[in-house]
Amino acid sequence: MTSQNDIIKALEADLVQASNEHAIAQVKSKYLGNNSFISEQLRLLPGLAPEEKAQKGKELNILKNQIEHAITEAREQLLSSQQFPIKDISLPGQRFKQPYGHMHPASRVLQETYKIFSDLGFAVVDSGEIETDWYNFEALNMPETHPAREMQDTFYIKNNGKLDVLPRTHTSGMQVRFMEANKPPFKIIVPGRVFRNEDEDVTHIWAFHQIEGLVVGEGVSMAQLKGTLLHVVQGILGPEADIRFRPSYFPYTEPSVELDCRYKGQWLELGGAGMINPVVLQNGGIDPEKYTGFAFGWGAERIAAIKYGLDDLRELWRPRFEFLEQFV
Ligand code: FA5
Repeated sequence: MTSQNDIIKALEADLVQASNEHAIAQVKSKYLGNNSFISEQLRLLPGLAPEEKAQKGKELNILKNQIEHAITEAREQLLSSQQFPIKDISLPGQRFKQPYGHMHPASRVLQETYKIFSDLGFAVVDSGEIETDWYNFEALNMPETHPAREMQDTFYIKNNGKLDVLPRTHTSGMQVRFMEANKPPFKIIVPGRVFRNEDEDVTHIWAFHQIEGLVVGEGVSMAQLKGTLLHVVQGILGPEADIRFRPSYFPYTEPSVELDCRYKGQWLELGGAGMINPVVLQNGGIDPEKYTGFAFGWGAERIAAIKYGLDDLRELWRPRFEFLEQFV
């Protein structure tokens, strides 16, 4: 006959295997349910002699209590391990959800832009934020008295009493620097921060990012400029986006155009562009009889604003988390 000890041992072994509530309920039914040993024995009690009945009844009650106690303990243990789950460090990692940070929307657009240009074979070139007057202006066909210098309000740095060093006003200063150090053909983009001494408003901030593009080779054309810009703008904003050129003036490109972009039915100014002025190619040591090139420079914040529907560029660089959190 089954002893009480055997039953308790079997019960403990079953409870060790029971890893969830459903399994514990099955164990309970096995040991306390209608078909269990206890229930069977309790049903036999009325047929026993009074003394035996009292003794057997007492033993069965003790056993029943032990079983109930063991099951209750097992359930409590299970619940507490669910509240404080033991970490299995061999499992693959999980992606953190909010609020663990994410990429800034302007950086995200910059990364996308690098990727699209890289896929077209452009190299991404690094540059410095402090530039000399020569590369920022003179080499780009803007001598000291040239009125075009007023197109960009400049912060100057006093250098030995002279104002010939400045926080660059645009990334175009890299055009002649790069030409001097490299032989055509080449196609590059130069992303970076630029600075202008101007009042801020919804579309203007004093420190912003530009992406300069420079392509020089034999037979480089205006049509290639437009095709490249359309491809990249559509890569960032989607196939429904469009671009247009408006005649413009920059001393370092001829002809020069303003680049506008249409997105969700609205035209917005994105940057300037044009065919590189032969004077600039010459300043960079490149033969303008043999080579032609195009250049463009657009505002990274402007395209981020277009993409994310921002009506105030200033929001982008304010430390306001409620604003940034919408771009998870
Ligand atoms: C230039 O800076 C030229 N260097 C662009 C260029 C490059 C023309 C190569 C030809 C060949 P502009 O000053 O228009 O141009 O600035 C270009 C773009 O920078 C603007 O269209 C705009 O998108 C962005 N931008 C200009 N000023 C600000 C500002 N204060 N805040 C935010 N974005 C600005």
